Amino acid sequence: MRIIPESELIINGDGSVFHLHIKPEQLADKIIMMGDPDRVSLTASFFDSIEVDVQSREFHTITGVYKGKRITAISHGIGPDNIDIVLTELDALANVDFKTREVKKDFKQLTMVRVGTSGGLQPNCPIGSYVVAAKSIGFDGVLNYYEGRNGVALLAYEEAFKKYVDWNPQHCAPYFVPADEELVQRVGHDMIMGMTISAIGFYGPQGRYVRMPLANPDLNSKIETFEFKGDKITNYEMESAPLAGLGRLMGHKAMTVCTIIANRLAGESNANYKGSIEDLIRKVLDRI
Ligand code: R1P
Repeated sequence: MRIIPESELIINGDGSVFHLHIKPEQLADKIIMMGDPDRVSLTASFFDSIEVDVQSREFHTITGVYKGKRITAISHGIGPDNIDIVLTELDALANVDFKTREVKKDFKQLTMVRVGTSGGLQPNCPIGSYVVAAKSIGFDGVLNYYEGRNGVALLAYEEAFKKYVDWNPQHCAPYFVPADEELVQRVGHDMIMGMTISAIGFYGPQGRYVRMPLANPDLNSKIETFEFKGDKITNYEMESAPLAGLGRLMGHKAMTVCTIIANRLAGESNANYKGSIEDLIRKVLDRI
């Protein structure tokens, strides 16, 4: 059995995992994830009891009980690169013996739902709507670093997309991945089923022109008109693809649902989305 070297999986002196700073026994099997550490406190305000509350960098974790279910709420910060850290450490907390540094014999499956905010790209995704990332498109490249990437990716979508938008070879190779189908139906059955892009940045990488001109200024208009097997791209955010992809590779159930706070087509945004995110968090807590 392989012993994972200390350099590959760093365990802190108190027995907690390197970045998240939580210990294996502090993690629930049901996990609700969000970018903003303050949203974790908001989520935990709905819990009946709280067992652990730990903050380290942008990673805020609270484990507690909601209507009889033990749930961990955790923030992952902004960006797909953080998902590599969060998923790897959550999986290690569940499936690595921190004393022997060996992978445990019995696999423990985690259920992870990310609740995010997002910009809509289609007229049927207005501000205030809830869009499930039934499929995600990673513009970030994280999944491409893992063996087995092709086994979980929708390769025909990738080829069709690259051809249609004339993909810039200087960008990371895009990957298309489905979220966990059962989880998507359970949590998002009454929401918009979308195909969500995880961008590698907020401004240029999502086609926003503030002061610096873009390398591919017409990319968003091509993205908006791309269609394959009846699917159109619905929205932009920054984490759903590595979450769905790594979740699938690791054997966990994972998905993202976002409340739309901007419509890129109409050029509109709503910075006052607290009520809508709160309602979505409650729905996810009830359904996870
Ligand atoms: C950018 O403002 C952030 O908001 C969206 C994006 O994915 C990115 O993380 O999600 P969150 O609301 O979860 O942070």
